[in-house]
Amino acid sequence: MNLLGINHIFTVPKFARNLALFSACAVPFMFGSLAQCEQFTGATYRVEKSINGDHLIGTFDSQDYWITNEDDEFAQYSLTDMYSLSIDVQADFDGDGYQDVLLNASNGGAASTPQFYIASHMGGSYFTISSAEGLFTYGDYELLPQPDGSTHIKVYYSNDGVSFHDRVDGFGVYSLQYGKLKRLADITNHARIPTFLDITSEELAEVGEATYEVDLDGDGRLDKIECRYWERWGNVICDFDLSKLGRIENSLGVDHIGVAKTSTSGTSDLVYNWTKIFKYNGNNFSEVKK
Ligand SMILES: [Ca+2]
Ligand SMILES: [Ca+2]
Repeated sequence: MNLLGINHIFTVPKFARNLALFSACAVPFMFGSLAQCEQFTGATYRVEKSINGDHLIGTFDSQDYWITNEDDEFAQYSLTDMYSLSIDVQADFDGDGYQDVLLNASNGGAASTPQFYIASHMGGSYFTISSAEGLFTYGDYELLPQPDGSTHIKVYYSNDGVSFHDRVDGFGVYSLQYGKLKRLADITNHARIPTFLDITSEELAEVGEATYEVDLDGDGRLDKIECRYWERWGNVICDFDLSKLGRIENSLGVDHIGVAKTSTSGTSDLVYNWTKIFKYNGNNFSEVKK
């Protein structure tokens, strides 16, 4: 049993491996840098650009490995011929001592939804890559460190497209287990900002165009909300013709527009996609970020 060489760390039993890791990490530990130490003992990842698309390369023990996903049933894309791969974070997600990588793939087009993947190192020359349901999304992610040393990944859903009218503002929580991403939670958002009028892409898909009358600018005279269906994305877009404030044109396509029960300086606030609040800013309605 060789506890001294880095090359042998992953071939010895766990208690000895920890000892070896400790000795290999002793110097960086003294300077308070655990991250340096983990990188030093684990695989590292990079994206290599080529004319046929990007390749994910994992390097361990000075050897490069091209990591692909031919057998992953959830993969929307074959990583052998992707146009666009980007590394989000390199970390040991399952806490097994081997460094893994969270990455994002898309086929490069403007309308191409990206998908999250994790490539995990299983020791030596073994790498595996996996995705899961719900990871085909424009949404962002957060890392959720767990008490056992593993890290879960929270990914916000977001999807849109032809005949897609439902809410998509939930999220999934995923853990890496033996090289496979498992969805631990699949959360639908049931919260919505209170409204007294609602317009949805679903109803506009039926009629194509519709005008709604309501007093938005608070002068006691009815204003017009002029809406049309945007088939390319399955969305509704509305312009506003206000008796006091004038015409406000708008190019934001959404699945839901509501007139909120709140107002700002006498003008009603708007709700987009159930939970985004837009307030009149003197020129138009703009989103108030939370
Ligand atoms: Ca790992
Ligand atoms: Ca009015």
